[in-house]
Amino acid sequence: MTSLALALDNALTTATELPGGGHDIGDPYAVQRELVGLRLARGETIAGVKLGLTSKAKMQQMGVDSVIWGRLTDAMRIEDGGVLDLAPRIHPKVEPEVAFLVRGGAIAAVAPALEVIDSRWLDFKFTLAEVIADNTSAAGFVVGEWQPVPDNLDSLGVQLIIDGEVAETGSTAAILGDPREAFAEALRLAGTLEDGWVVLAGAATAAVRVGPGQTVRVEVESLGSASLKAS
Ligand code: OOG
Repeated sequence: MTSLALALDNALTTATELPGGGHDIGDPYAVQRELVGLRLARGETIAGVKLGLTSKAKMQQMGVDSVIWGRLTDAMRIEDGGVLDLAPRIHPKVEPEVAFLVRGGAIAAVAPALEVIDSRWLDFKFTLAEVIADNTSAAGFVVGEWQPVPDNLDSLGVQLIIDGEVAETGSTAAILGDPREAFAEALRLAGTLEDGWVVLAGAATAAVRVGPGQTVRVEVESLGSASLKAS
């Protein structure tokens, strides 16, 4: 077990930040595996995978041209309309996404989704290796109603709505040109996707900070909505 995996797990469980920007990390995905392994040792189970930096804007922001991936656990799942407990969080942000349901290693259904990201790195300042080691900031997710994949999944309008006001507007086109490409990347990167897993395709807009009492909703054209309440 690397000391970095232990330090990140401690940051996670105590909701404290670690200064980032200067860690020399040999194999960031190996650290991520150890970090998530500590969660599994506490009884959590893998619920799926998430892609990050799938939008051009996010890639440019990070100065990279490749996507990253992380692991979702059952403890991260918030039911649609459910509560995001802010007490164990550091500086959570929400992103509007779409989620895929896996069956037979392929896409079985799609749903509107919210991802909660909460970097364990101070002020969300990290290198690419650091954010990979930190399980790509994964902290929570909400999935709306599953439905068949529409042909125009690559061009659906997406809105992030906070307390009834539109905070961010985008399109599923922002997700690698087509969220189905994100699923293909997830399969390639994770190697295997199990039946019943959720694949979060990555943000369609910038992430927005969420605070106590706020209701957050994602609306995806033709797919519907999903929401959470922060408390
Ligand atoms: C990294 C995770 C970004 C996405 O959808 O691009 C991400 C971060 O910005 O903290 O999940």
